[in-house]
Amino acid sequence: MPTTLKEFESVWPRIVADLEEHCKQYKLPQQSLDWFVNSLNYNTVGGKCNRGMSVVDTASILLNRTLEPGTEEYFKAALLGWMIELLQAFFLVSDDIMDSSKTRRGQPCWYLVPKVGMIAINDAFMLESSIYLLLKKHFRQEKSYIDMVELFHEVTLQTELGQLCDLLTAPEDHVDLDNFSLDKFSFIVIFKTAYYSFYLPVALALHYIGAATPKNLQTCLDILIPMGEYFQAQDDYLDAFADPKVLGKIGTDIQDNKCSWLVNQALRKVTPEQRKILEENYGQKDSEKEAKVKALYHELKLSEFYEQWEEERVADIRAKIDKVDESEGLKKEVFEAFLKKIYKRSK
Ligand code: GPP
Ligand code: MG
Ligand code: MG
Ligand code: MG
Repeated sequence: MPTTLKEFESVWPRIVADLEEHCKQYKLPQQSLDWFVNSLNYNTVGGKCNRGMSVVDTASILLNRTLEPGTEEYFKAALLGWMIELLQAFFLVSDDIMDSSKTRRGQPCWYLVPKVGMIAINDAFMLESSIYLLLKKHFRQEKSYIDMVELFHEVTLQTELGQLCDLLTAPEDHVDLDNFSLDKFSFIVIFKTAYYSFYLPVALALHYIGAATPKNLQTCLDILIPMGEYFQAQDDYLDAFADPKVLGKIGTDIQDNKCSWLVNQALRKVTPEQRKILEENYGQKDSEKEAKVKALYHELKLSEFYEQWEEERVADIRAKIDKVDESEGLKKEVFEAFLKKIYKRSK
């Protein structure tokens, strides 16, 4: 049985206590300590925690027994999961500033909370630092310690490279549809999303149980990178087509001039007249223009096309999963469980 959000969240107070204790050694003034704890809670808790919980679920599947909440074994797997959630919190606090987003997980973005503003940048750095503090405190004795540290560092750089490409293909003051392409889309989403959201949880679980052989890690990349690419295409699709109340965030991709899955597919389907509509309305901070782009997406039946595309991608991924070599302790079920969590998601 997969772990539940309630079980996973039950570990969180101990993590906050660890971080608080560390800061108390420095005799950090109470106001700053309270601020840090508030930022940790606001930015890390309240999401679906799919990434974090996948570390626990993957470890359970690979060990062939359920990790029991309340045990040290559960705590450590969940702790690794929470480190991914901290990494994600660091990314999202920063990303929302860069994307001028308004809401996240149904609440105002952290930088828009009264009195926070650009302190959010420092808070983002502190969310990242928390990862290495926790890794050192709980995993320093383990053989895989340095591999895990290096994994977090590498995945962070990969995500930042993806974010860089995302931002550079979406300049605020210059709309050039020729700048977009499906190849660029692939690079952006593999780097900004797939490594940290899909490869990292499974790779960490492999390190945790001592099965991170080069072959197993390569198999993870072969399956989880395409799965992450599919996941970010969903994110782009939902940005324009989902109900913000369900999604917990208001889409900004059209106004932000993003090299999104939708605009790339639209560009493949438009007539010269329709392309003109895109040229005149895409990438501008104007909700009427945004509505015109969305109307064009509907006219092009991108929603139906997306559903068909989703089936094809999922069939491809399933075929890859079918071929997984389980001889070094990896299991197909790890990937099936992960895919099940995102297939046809609506938020
Ligand atoms: C999400 O893209 C991208 C990230 C979370 C990576 C951010 C990386 C940094 C180095 C800051 P998105 O902007 O489409 O996400 P959302 O739709 O959730 O805002
Ligand atoms: Mg964003
Ligand atoms: Mg972004
Ligand atoms: Mg998005």
